Amino acid sequence: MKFITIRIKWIYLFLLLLFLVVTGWYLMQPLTIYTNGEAVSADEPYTFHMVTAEFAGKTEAGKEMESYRWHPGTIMVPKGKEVIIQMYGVNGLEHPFYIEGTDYQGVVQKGKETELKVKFDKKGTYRLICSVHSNIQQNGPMIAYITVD
Ligand SMILES: [Cu+2]
Repeated sequence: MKFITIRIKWIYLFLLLLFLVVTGWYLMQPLTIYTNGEAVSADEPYTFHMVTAEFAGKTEAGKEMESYRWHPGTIMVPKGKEVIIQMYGVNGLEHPFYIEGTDYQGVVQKGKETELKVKFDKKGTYRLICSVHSNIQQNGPMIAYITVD
């Protein structure tokens, strides 16, 4: 009968190597999680999706407060390229809006989607303003910022 002798230091060495391999494998994992999302075709206009949202709260005295918002509150739009902004009315009955410095305007109604095709030829930040919720007294300001670059 033949015996195989394993020295205790070989076991320690094996465990150390195993630890180094597992740690190395873990550290080599990419920090970015890749998805299978596909880029929008250059021929199709890019679509931004917004919703009308409402924040509500109470003062310490129990008085109710609310504020309407566009969500997301800021979008980045490429200069000179037509894009679509789809706005869905979730909170608030009606939000008539305009984009400052342009002729773009419309209305977003609760439960309905408003689609706006826009193209900006000048760089800058344009404000998408709801005309009935434009300041704190009117439960606003309901303003989104469209940054064109
Ligand atoms: Cu509004």
